[in-house]
Amino acid sequence: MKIDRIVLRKMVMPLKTPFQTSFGSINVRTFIMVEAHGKNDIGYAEVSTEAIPQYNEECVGTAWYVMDKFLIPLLYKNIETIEHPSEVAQVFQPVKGNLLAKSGLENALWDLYAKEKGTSLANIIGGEKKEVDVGVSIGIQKDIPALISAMEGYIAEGYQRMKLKIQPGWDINVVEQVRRHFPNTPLMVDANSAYTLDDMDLLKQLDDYNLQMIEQPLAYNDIIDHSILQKQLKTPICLDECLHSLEDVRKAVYLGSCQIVNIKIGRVGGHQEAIKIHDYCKENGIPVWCGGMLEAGVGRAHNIAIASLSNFTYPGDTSSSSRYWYEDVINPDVKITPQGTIMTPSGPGIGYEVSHTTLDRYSDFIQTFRN
Ligand code: OSB
Ligand code: MG
Repeated sequence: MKIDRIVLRKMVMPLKTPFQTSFGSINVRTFIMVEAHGKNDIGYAEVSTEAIPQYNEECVGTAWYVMDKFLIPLLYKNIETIEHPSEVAQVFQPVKGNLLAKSGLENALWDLYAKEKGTSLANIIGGEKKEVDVGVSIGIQKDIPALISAMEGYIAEGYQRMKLKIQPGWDINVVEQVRRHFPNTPLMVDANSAYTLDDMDLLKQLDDYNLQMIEQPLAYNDIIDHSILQKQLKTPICLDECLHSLEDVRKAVYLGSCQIVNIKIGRVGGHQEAIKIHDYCKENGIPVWCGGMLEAGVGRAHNIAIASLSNFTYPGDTSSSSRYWYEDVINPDVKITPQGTIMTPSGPGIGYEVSHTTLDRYSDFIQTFRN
């Protein structure tokens, strides 16, 4: 492949409403936009970090540093011999971890490659679905009436399942009242690592509410205790934070630590690893779905492409642009259909036009790396 330059932008975009999880609340999204400039096309991707390393170990500062000092130099050193974006992960292999940073560069090359071939990203990575099923992830609210009214709005828009963020003090009581209000709505919870095995009795009570799954109840880096917990629960556990690679997934499945896998392209280092996890889970009868990291439109478009692979069985977290942003960086916006799906774009690459006017408006800092 040929790259003339890579442009990194530190993006600062205000969210319409604050998003609160067990690890913190954010009202301004801080992340990195990657542009890979080829001969005639630009590949785009997001590094879904935050300003603070609170979801996992990476943040905007570390990702920027690792791209600047190590990943971009490695890419430039090897770019002439890279024929396909599936080879990028191998080129980054000398750098341990830093998967969100790696995924930003790798995914920008996938977009660029697809554009140069004149075909959609979904098509290049083996997507088959014309539309993908989506739900919505709802942060911790000020009280239960506020949550119920937010849910009514999302159900009216067509979202196919509701994911409630939970934490100690905002869990059983909330799920119970929500279930009373919405007896049949597909429902799941995500604890973002807020519990330990000391909470076993409480977590077992969640079995009474017909939840699709419980996402990442225990520590972000633990698959042993999740295996102990899963044996005590009827509800499937889905792992998010714990899984960074196909190897992690294989071990979690072997131990019985989860029955469902959340695939986030960034958390696993890029499309290549995401595809490998998808294929492994498909062969082994493990359903997967596509998680989200409050992405802007570019990241959202990458999520839609990966979610179009056949074993993405449960609705994903990729909601409409309008749920998050006053103004998204792509045209048109991502928009759900009344049936709660998003159409897989068929245009070249990510299939959405990126607005540089909007990018510039939300760019806090821009740096160009010439080859
Ligand atoms: O755990 O899935 C998560 C957002 C930021 C970090 C972690 C998570 C989330 C979400 C929101 O749940 C998903 C989205 O709407 O993009
Ligand atoms: Mg999660």
